[in-house]
Amino acid sequence: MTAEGNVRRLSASGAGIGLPYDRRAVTPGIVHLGVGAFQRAHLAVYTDDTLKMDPSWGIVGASLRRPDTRAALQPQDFLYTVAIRDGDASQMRIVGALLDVLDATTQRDALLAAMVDPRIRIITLTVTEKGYCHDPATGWLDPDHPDIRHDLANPAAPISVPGLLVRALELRRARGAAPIAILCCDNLPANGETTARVVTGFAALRDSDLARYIAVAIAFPSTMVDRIVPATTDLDRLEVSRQTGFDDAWPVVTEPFSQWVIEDRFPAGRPAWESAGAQMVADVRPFELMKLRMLNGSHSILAYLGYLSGHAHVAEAVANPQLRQLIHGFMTEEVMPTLPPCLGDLAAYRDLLLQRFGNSALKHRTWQIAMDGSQKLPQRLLSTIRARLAAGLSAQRAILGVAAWLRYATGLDENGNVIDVRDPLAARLKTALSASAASDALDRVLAMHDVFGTDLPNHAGFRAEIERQYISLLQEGALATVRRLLER
Ligand code: CS2
Repeated sequence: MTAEGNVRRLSASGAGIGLPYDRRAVTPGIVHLGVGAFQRAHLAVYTDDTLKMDPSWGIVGASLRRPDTRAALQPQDFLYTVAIRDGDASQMRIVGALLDVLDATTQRDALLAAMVDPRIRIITLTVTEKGYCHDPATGWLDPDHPDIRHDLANPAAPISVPGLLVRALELRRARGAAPIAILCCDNLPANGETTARVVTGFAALRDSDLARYIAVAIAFPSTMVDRIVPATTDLDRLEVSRQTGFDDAWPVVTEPFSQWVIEDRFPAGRPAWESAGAQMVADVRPFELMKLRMLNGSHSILAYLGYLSGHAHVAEAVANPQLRQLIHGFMTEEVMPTLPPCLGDLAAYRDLLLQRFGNSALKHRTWQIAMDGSQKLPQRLLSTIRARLAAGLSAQRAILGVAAWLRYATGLDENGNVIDVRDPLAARLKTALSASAASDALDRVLAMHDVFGTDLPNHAGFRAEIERQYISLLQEGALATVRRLLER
């Protein structure tokens, strides 16, 4: 560590980087779509840990919508710092697994060339839920999505994730390149199958032979990924440079915990991720259900109720005794009974989650998690609600989470201030919710079958409960509604 005032830009030629391998020997083996904070603190770190054993698994990243990732990382040779924080403790490491970041908005052909490179054996994805251009209620490709329409009309110049993947696979097949794995690392249910469905679905709209080739030759393993990685702030940048002595334009800040469960199906091989702590399994589904329903479900409830009750960060929201009790009850009473017994000690998993949410060193904004609710809630909350209702059980806390999302999506907070609602369906939601009577607003919003399916809107118990919660949120506010539910 150098003294303050002696800060130099992170660079591959600089001393003191401390990589345990010779970076000049690292060659690309993976293309990653969606280089963001999460991927750089998660799968790039696991991969970095394997490069000493086999340097042929370097990562070529691409950002699909943001030129700023490449702009920040290129001057520092795509090196960056991972700051691991827990309360007052912090630890830093520099990651060298990322060899390049392409900006797909201006370098699409270079990106396609990278995806077609015979050295590439895996394409990994963190493009967020909405990147799959699918209908979140059914998991099928939405053929009317504007990006899909664009790519059907311009198959050689794709902008969507399914379009890019299908084009790359088409070119690979034409060149006789070996079949690869496409590894989805987003928080989607059955994420491998869902990715396979949208990719082959898109290919089928173009060419049925190509769709068959993809279905037969390409592997789409499922994964469960977990690490809390809030967006990096300017204060993080300052603190990292103070602590490492390097100026880093885009470090990532995360927690000590990290988990990666991977279905082991890689036709052209893979890095020895298990040596870095990943769990290679035959069936990811139980892990994925646990994580989506327990962690992400709780996160979304805390995000909406926390935001509405004036908490900017998760750690503050979960420190509120009522919200904490609600989340504890949500996991214990509502989610845990829906999960398969093979998962073991779920109470310990729950307690660890509450502890992780309480990590005050992570400035994880409730607003950040609140984004894209229409894409997230089906797997985070609606799936728990369905499982409970099918068993004839109540799901009040999960339903309150959904009602809080709708309350948030009205776009005005409890003091009448505007909420910056980010969601691909924000405009439709807002229009539906603008009906003057709450009951009409709910009729209109529940008619969004791409989110709610057709079963929940027709379930009388669900309909009555969500209306009760939604009206209470509007009339009495978030904390009073939570208090009332806890007293029931
Ligand atoms: C969060 C997730 O932003 C969100 O919606 O719930 O990003 C969460 O932090 C990760 O899934 C944790 O693994």
